[in-house]
Amino acid sequence: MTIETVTVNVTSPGRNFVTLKIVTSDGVVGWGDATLNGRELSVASYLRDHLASTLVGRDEDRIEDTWQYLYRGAYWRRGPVTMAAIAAVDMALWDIKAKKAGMPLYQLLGGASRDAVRVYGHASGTDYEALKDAIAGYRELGFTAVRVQTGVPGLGQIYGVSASGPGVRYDYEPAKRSADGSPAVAPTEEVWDTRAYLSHMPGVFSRIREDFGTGLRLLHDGHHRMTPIEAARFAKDVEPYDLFWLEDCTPGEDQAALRLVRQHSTTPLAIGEVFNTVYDYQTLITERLIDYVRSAVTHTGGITAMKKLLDFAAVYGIRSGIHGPTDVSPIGMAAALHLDLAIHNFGIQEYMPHNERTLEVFQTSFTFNRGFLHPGDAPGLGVELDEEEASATSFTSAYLPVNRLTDGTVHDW
Ligand code: GCO
Ligand code: MG
Repeated sequence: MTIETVTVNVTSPGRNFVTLKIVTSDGVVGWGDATLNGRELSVASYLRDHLASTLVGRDEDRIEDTWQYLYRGAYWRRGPVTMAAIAAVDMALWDIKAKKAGMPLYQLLGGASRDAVRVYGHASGTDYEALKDAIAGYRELGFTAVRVQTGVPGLGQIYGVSASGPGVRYDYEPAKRSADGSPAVAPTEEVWDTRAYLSHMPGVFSRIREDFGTGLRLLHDGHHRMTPIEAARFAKDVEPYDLFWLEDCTPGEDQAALRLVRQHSTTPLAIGEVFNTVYDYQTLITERLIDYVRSAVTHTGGITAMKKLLDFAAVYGIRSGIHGPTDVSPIGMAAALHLDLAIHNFGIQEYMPHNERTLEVFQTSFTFNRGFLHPGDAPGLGVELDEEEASATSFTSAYLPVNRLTDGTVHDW
């Protein structure tokens, strides 16, 4: 059989998503996620204007060959737009293959290596009391791991902190439309001060350990904001609080920066949500400069590429921590969960539940139970898009914020 139609769906059920639909000549439907936060239309165009026609008529079973055809065949390699487009095709083809086999995808990846996938949730608060409430809420839901982000005295809205106040745990959405909900014409701007952050955060972890004990796994995201020596200091300062990981402590494109952090601290390091190929990790993995691979399946060339990346990491004792924010669609999330369940070197999975509107339109078969997710046993990825419902919403541009230091200098967000 062959690929008959390739369609790109750009809609906004709860937030913007780019979804690829591939249908085979015998009517099997495969879904892929190509959502790239704030740059959605570039990927949609790449798929529609450059890839769709080259896929029609190809054998849908030749997943590796199609991957290589799209990657090597473009001549221009890598980059988030290209790799998100390839990822969507790859996911859709795996979805089709597993549906044809009548199996959940994880069975084709070697079967389950564990009963379910440990996830971490996002706890945040503008101050410590709000953060404490949020952590307690996650514990009630059975979470054994939480990422903690909190406001820094003297700074306003910053990355990772829900502005809606305590108790509201699932509503953090950094990509902003205009205040009245209309399309954003430009990103909002935030103000950042690394000195204030470095002196505030260790005390927060100390209080969390006092209030919640040593059992809870604590994660934290530095969101690319520290210099190598600042990150080294931070990683060392928080060592007594036993972090599960410190994520993105320095900007990811400078792989050598983590050598310095490693020389000073045993705090485990995670990086990679802005990476898009295994080459971004070459130094990090072979020199064992990280402990967790943070790529999203959606942004790193799909299931085919992620499986290879994670197998490569396994050789060096490095584990997975697949990116799972709300800007990855439920299809991308399902792809992550099948990999998580199947690979041996699983670490943890990020889980930011999608809002109700999103989940009405993307019908998922994954289940949450007391801090663990399971991808479900529906054939394929286990997610179907309700196209009619989806088309009732239209793309509304939204951008991630831009960050500036207190003197106005543009800084990493
Ligand atoms: C995370 C990430 C996200 C990103 C977002 C950008 O660790 O989940 O840092 O919150 O900021 O995916 O689009
Ligand atoms: Mg992150």
